Amino acid sequence: MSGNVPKATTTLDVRGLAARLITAEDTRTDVLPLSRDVDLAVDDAYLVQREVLRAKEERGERIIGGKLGLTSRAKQIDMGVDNPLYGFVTSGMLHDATAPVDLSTLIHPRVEPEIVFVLKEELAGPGITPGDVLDATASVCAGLEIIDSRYQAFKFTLEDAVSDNASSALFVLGNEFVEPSGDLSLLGCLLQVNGKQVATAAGAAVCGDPAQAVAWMANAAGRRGTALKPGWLVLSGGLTAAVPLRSGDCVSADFSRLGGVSVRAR
Ligand code: OOG
Ligand code: MG
Repeated sequence: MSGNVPKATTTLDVRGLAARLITAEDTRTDVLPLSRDVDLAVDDAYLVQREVLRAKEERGERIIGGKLGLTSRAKQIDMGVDNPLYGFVTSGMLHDATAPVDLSTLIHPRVEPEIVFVLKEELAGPGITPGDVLDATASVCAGLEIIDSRYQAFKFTLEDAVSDNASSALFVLGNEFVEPSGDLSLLGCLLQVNGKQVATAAGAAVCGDPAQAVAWMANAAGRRGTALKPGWLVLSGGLTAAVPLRSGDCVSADFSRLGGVSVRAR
């Protein structure tokens, strides 16, 4: 290629975009959506996400699983984005449910109940079905994800949210790990904040069946060359709209068959 070609105007600055999000997270300062000044395609956004995750790995965090986002209508309507997306969870995101979340480490956290899969076999898409997901699953458990967008007012496009690793921050798991027998779409979920019921849902809220949601990620990530690994956790997506996490709050989710999980904030 000729040395005269101006690279900066033709090449997406994946590292620079990722650096904006990493700095926002490190300094707990929200930023404008990347889409405000860059024309990002979904595939570009997944490259930015990979760079954000690479920075976490450089700091010693390990990828321990995947996470689905915007898999329920409740979440899509709440966020104004009509498509699911995926990201990855790291060792630094798994929070001990018995310890309160320190809100000073986050920007504007919200909490959402999720059904979490523990994989025993690899899922390498495309072509993965919900049946394949259940066959590859050791157990499922109750989870609460604490999401935290790096964007101002939690407002973003699909491409922005993909770049931001699907608003990942922390998550907690319940204590009961159950074999995935029966229909996970029928699992009931009750979400409470400080003992008050705020939302209810069934497993079917995510893609009609949480196993279908995991299959979607296996296939979408598979097309980009990434398989879901044995031992990984996969968060199948918020079943309800997320609720803000404020100082002193206790948010809990109770599931049929999976038991309960709760998180406190200070
Ligand atoms: C985007 C990602 C959401 C889920 O489960 O839907 C997510 C967001 O709502 O900030 O983790
Ligand atoms: Mg989530």
